[in-house]
Amino acid sequence: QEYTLVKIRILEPFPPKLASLSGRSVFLVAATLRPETMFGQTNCWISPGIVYVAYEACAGDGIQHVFVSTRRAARNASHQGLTPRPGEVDVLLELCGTDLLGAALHAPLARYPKVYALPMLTIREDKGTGVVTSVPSDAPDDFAALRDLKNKPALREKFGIADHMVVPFEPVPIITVPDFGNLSAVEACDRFKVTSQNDRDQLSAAKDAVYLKGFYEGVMIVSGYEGKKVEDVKKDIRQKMVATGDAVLYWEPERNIVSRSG
Ligand code: ZZB
Repeated sequence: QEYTLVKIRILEPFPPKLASLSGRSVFLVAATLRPETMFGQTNCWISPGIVYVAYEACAGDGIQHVFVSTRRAARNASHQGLTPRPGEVDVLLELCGTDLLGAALHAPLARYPKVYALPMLTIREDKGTGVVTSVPSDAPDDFAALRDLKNKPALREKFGIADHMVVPFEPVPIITVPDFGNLSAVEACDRFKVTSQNDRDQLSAAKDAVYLKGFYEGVMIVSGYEGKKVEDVKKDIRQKMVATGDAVLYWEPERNIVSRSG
């Protein structure tokens, strides 16, 4: 499976646990199959229960950065030329998800200039990087989790998330999907009666309903790409992000493809 790793920059001042990295370019790297949806990012999801590592990375352009992902993903990345020495991961810091929550971020292509690292409880540790970028307009899981945080002050409090990190962020219309409109994930969550991010069966049905339809029948409404079909611009947008240094390519080994569908 070929993912796009989107480089989401952590803004200074860094969270206390990352203070030793101050002055460096540090990125949460989110694995996505939908690079054309990056215009709709509203936040980045981190699991409070997952352990992450910050490690030395080189993103093709020779410039040395720090990436943050699960250790498993860091190891995979090290075999794909994304660390200075092939197969080796120089771990700078080990972090709990909670150390990253509330961090201010810059997400490439996003309409919101500043977004935040927020908690998602359903992130899988064995898939991608454990960092998930949030596109609530087109991903039902993201819409459900963002709505949970908006509707439940107690949930925000539990994870030390301030109101201004959540309240101003609304799904951004970026793609129109026949029969689902401009905010396909919102419509799908409504149709499949998703009440929270824990409604796994409803969410799975909602995701199935919009995933393929969004890919094959979705039409961009983002300025610059208006009227173009998703399947015709996906590669182009990915290549542009790679060229500008906003993303790198990342493959997931075979084993995970099996567990993904199983
Ligand atoms: C942005 C995005 C926009 C995504 C969208 C989806 C959608 P799949 O096909 O099941 O493999 N993701 C990535 N890693 C994880 C993880 N560790 N745990 C939970 N979710 C993860 O799903 C791949 C998608 O699942 C990725 O693409 C990522 O979210 C999320 F409009 O990135 B996506 C209808 C889906 N739409």
